[in-house]
Amino acid sequence: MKNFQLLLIALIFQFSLQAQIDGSDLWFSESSLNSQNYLLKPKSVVVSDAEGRITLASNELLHGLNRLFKTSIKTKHKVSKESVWLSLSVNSDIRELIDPKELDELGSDGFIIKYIDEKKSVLITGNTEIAVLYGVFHYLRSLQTIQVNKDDLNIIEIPKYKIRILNHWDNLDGSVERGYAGRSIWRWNELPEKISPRYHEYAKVNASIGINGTVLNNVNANPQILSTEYLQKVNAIAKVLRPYGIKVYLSVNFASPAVLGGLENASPKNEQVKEWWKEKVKEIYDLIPDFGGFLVKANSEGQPGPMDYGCTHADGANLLADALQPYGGIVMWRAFVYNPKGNDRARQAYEEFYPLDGQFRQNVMIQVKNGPVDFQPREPFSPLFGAMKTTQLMPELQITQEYLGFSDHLVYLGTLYQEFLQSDTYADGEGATVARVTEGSISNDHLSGIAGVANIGLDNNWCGHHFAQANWYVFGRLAWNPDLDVEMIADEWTRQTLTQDDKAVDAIVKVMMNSREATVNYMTPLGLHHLMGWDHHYGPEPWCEIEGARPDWLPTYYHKADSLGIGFNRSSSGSNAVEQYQAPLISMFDNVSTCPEKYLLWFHHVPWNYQMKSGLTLWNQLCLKYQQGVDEVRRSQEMWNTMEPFIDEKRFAEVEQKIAIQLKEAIWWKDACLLYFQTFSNQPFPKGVEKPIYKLDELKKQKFNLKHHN
Ligand code: GCW
Repeated sequence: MKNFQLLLIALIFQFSLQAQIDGSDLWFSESSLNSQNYLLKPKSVVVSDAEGRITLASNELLHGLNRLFKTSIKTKHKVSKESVWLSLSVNSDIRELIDPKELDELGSDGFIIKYIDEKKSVLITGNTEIAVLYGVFHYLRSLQTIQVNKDDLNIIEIPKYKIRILNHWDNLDGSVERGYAGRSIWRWNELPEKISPRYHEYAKVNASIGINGTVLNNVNANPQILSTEYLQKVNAIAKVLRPYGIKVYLSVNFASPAVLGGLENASPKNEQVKEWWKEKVKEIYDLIPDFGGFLVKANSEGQPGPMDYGCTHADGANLLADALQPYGGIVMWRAFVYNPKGNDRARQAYEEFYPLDGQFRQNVMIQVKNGPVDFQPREPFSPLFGAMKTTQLMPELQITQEYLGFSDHLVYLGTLYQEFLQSDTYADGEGATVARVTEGSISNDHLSGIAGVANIGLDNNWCGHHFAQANWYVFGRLAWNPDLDVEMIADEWTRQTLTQDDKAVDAIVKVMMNSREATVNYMTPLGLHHLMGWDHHYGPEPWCEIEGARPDWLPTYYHKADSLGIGFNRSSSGSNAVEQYQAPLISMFDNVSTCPEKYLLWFHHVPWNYQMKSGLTLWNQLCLKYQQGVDEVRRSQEMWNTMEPFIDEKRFAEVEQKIAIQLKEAIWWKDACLLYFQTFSNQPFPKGVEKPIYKLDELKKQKFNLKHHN
């Protein structure tokens, strides 16, 4: 009987462990330590703060330590040996131990983690509660990841971007535009009364990677978000996020004064409109004193904006900025605009925004997508980053995989983000990378920020694909410091999320690091872009022609394949989009022989028999690139199959299934694109390219059903 009971207990325990590991804990799920890296096995946590200001940080620390060391450490108030000591920097003890100048430089979010020999303890300090909290999360992360010796433990971390923000494209009806992880986490119909536990978890995991702001609703904004009823709901969320240092922002519809306020129009010239915004902003700050500000998509894809009234983006942004300024709020005005009548969509954001440089208020940032078109698997950086010198620009990255296989494909976006952030704009001579021009270290701007379009939903694992969590994670880490090595970040994420086994970590990280290039190769190699179905943005439809659709939504507009060759001529003999870059990039991109091959068909229409650097013809190279993409997915499948001993059952199986989908679809992309382009090149596939398994006419007939993918 006794044995039976024990067996039952063991089974229940086993079951509850199994049930826990489903990805819902994100990067808090792997609870073992890096074996070589016991920074200190603390006996206690010491909190020097009688006023309880760092209670949250100490609770997170205790919780984290007890989870990792599987003990139950307690809090003390007097520093004793072998403890982790938390203190705000105002504490006089700290001022004796650390140079006050160093403390000043930390600003509001920076922190220090230092081994204090005489106390045989690790000190975590900063100027604010949030800074101490960031320090706690960094320390916990270090226990599982980096290998440091406690004797030279002296970490000083100051974030580069001031605003590190997620943009949710979540609608008030609970749907998520371009969301592939279930419905919105914001349950508007239950708010403000009911607070979902997810809000709290969301706050914590975001704080753990340094994110300090969130825009709750879609940029295609419903004016209702500014109604008093919804502001109460927003306030309820803000209360949960506040202790973790996360400010709430809203996307606003420019026509709100008319649609919601009943005014005759929403013109920036209308005094009543100015008054309406002032009143609305006051109402918001009365409720939410630390409200962050507005994000605006105006005069883009049918959204209203100042140009409806003969005004400019600057007039529109300044109207809102003036209302927010007294409270310290900001405007993030998006530069994602394009005009169906233009001859090259890639030129248009620059054409509308560059002439306005210098006309925006101090509390306005222009939020610019990384590339000039739209979150493609690969684009050169948007030329606005090198051009607008007196306006604060804020990069917008996409975390949700709108054009990269949704949450079905394993694509680590760290390498995409890094390629973009480290691109040299030459705005200020050599070395003016996108990161440096936007983080404020060149121009010393008072504001700086970076936004990521969230990939979060109600799915158990938050992001649809377990590996998509890594994209949320890497966005946060790079927003803190865009110069961090993304391979190291992949390693960190894997150790905290999946396994501590060194060999397994190496194999997984290798696959992650190659995954984005693989996706570029099986979808859009050599600078191709926008080959997917025009509305769902999922599978390949390079042939897509839709009557009545905007030409600049259709793949044929972008690839321009014909019997002579393929690619969009943006050189000086074409749309001349190259002129929007700074020297020496203009001539480098303009000249087909100096243009980097990864951007070749972005900037040039190139003959099928053009000789590439490899000596192959363009056609053969293109075919082999598609094949390489498929081969790489196969390699990732082989790698994952060896991971079973290291990964819990559920996540192992779920990733296994997703990779099988990815492989099938990589082949689908390769076959569809190559069979279709072959009708122009009229050449056979070179040796090394697998025989297609699909037929072009069947692929063309197939109707893609987006519903299966949400
Ligand atoms: O990438 C496109 C998307 C739209 C999106 C738009 C934008 C929110 O297809 O769904 O709308 O960009 O960024 O505004």
